[in-house]
Amino acid sequence: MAQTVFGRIVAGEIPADKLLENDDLIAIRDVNPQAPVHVLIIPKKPLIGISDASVSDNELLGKLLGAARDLAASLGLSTEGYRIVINNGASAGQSVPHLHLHLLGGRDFLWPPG
Ligand code: DGP
Repeated sequence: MAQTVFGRIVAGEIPADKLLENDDLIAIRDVNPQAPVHVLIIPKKPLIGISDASVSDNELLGKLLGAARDLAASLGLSTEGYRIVINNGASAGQSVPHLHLHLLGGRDFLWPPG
């Protein structure tokens, strides 16, 4: 698979404002934030999207969600609330074909989403 911008960030080839890194994932600030807090949680494994994850990736998916929860708490979002988003595919607005969770907080959000 061709290297995406997130693959290059994971590899250290492109700088990013990194909040967390472990064996499985990184969390970085989004370069184009849509809320006062906008963090991307990115698996090091280059899955294209959640549709491409299999049962064997379920533990990894849990770690991504757990990281989002822990980051929300450490960034002070737990009381007011926050949103976790996965865009999957073109119709959902996915622009980078490497699975990532958006953690958004620090403002009120509308529902249904646009
Ligand atoms: P999505 O539309 O769900 O694929 O979201 C991709 C997000 O990635 C979008 O909010 C902008 C962000 N992004 C794209 N390129 C970079 C980059 O080079 N660095 C960082 N930190 N974020 C990026």
